[in-house]
Amino acid sequence: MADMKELADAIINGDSEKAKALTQEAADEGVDPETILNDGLTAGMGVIGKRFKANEVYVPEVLIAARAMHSGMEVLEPLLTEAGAKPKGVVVLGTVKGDLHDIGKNLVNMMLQGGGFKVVDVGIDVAEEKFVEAAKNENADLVALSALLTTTMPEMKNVINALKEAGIEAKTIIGGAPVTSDYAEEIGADGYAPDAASAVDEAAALIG
Ligand code: B1M
Repeated sequence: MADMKELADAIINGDSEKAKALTQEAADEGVDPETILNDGLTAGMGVIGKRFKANEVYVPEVLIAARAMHSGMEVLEPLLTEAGAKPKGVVVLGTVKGDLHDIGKNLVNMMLQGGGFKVVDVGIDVAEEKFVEAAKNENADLVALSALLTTTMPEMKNVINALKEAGIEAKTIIGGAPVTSDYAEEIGADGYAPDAASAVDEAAALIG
């Protein structure tokens, strides 16, 4: 009998093979795909997120857990689509123009996916026009901007202004090592997160 706690533990332990096998077992037994997602895969990533925030685990553990989550998602995604399950929201995520740093952004991506969001990753060195286009095309609920350089932080303001000018109603969230909540307020971002796990909480709060 499929055990969601065991599946969550497989994610926490970064055991990709077990995560995939348990997801398949649960699906074969007819467990609702959303239950597998919420009580198994996402629950496991949630624990990793909390531990990461508390500095109890570090980047490698998060990456390994995310890999296990992806193994489970390979099995689950077609079933979720079939069942018409809706993600919590659509997030367009990228590192702003002039900035090539993507390790933090990728962690934010994994955590958001782990938290049940659909993430459209537009990459690094992304110009404001591309954020606007992606937000429009994807009907985004949230545009998430990452910057690691003090010199590229002002690009975040340009993106936020461009979204407003294009009449896009998606909320915005910013983050990255040099970014602060004061800066978010200063440039009119709707939210700020200091780390990838907090980005999930903030995204949920913003999209409501
Ligand atoms: Co760069 N680099 N780098 N670099 N690099 C820094 C950021 C720097 C602090 C190093 C230093 O001087 N001490 C410094 C910036 C100084 C400043 O502006 N204040 C710096 C510099 C100067 C540069 C270059 C200019 C160097 C040069 O060429 N002279 C150059 C710029 C290139 C460019 O972008 N145009 C450059 C290049 C590079 C590499 C390509 C070599 C490489 C990037 C590889 C890659 O990303 N694929 C690199 C790296 C690796 C770093 C350091 C060492 C590590 C960054 C990292 O990945 N951290 C960094 C020094 C450091 O931080 N110790 C440094 C791990 C990652 C998990 O953390 O990205 O902070 P972080 O993400 C966190 C949070 O910030 C948050 O969540 C993540 C996980 O918790 N977060 C968000 C991030 N985005 C978020 C978005 C959110 C919410 C939270 O919502 C949307």
